[in-house]
Amino acid sequence: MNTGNSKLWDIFCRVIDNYGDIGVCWRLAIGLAERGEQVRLWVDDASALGWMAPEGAQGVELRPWTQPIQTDDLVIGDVLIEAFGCEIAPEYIASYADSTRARGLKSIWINLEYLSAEDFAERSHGLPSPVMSGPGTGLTKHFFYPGFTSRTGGLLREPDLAERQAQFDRIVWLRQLGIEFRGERLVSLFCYEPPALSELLDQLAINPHETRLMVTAGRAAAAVKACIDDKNKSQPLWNMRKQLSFSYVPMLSQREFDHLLWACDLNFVRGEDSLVRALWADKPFVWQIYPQHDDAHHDKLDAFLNVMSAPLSLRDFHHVWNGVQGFAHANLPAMALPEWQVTVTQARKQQLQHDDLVTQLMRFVLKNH
Ligand code: TRH
Repeated sequence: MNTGNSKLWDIFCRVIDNYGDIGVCWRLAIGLAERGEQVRLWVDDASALGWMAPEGAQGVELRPWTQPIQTDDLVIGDVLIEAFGCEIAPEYIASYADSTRARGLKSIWINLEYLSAEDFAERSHGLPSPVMSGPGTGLTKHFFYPGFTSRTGGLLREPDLAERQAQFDRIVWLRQLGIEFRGERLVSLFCYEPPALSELLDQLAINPHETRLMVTAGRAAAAVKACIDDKNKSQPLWNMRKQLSFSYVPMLSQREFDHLLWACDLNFVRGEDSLVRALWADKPFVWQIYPQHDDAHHDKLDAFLNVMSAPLSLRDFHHVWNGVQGFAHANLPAMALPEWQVTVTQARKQQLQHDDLVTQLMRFVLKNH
């Protein structure tokens, strides 16, 4: 229990695959800590934090989510965050229930959901859900939906973001990566295995403007290398004029990942967290959505394009990039960067009018305490 004005937050995160779950939980943890809260982040696999946040953060304590959790001498937190339905360990819930009852407090158990622009986010945001079974019986969970409208929980955004952006110098930053900028167009690539990757490379290779593709480490780099190998075999002259060059970027910390997006003229991003970062970067971007089995992500993609008021050129490009039904065999349309720039600048401006997620979450907790 925490006796000061600040609260002790226990955030639980299970890493399924990729980096979005831990990426969002880490941003949330440091956002709370920067506002004076005490945070424990319980995670079953913290390995990605080694490169994502190598220096850790003051006020955030990383705890391994062991099975079972040793609760004997554990000071129980005031607020419980269950990230993305990760099912908090029953032994912890039992201790939390005992602790809140002993203190005569209401429980503050929040289920943090995935970001979506779909209507259900507004409908479900803030709803209570009484716990009917298990050690938490009698407690109430609340759903907290991030989102793009004032009736959702908002987006993660640090208070000093604009200041950091204003001080950023892309030439200096590129030099630190060993890149001497020559005025070429810079495009970042963070993706899974997009069906139209080969077409994108072709498009960039024949563009009159020289392009440097800044390829992120992991799946994107593997996909690009495989694609180049194939092309070199089947169409050896595809990049004959060397209009397209490649820089393979190492794993970056989250702060440095922002710098990559700020440095580029066009960003390809994936999942939810880098999507939000691309929006804040205020550069044209293309999103590869995390695929779901039943193609439910196609509706989610369209809902986001609606929020962006995306012009047809951006919609079509997204549909082909994501292999949406009906577009899977279509050619990758031309990129309309000036038009996409206007779109993202307007959407960003609109989103800046909403309170950020951490501010809203803290307000929600105070109200429901
Ligand atoms: O890695 P992702 O594809 O995450 C996905 C989605 O979030 C998906 O919804 C979820 O269900 C699945 O994970 C389990 O993309 P996302 O969400 O953009 O997260 C990537 C994180 O990695 C983000 O915080 C930025 C960070 N990152 C770095 O910090 N440095 C890097 O070099 C790179 C490439 C990424």
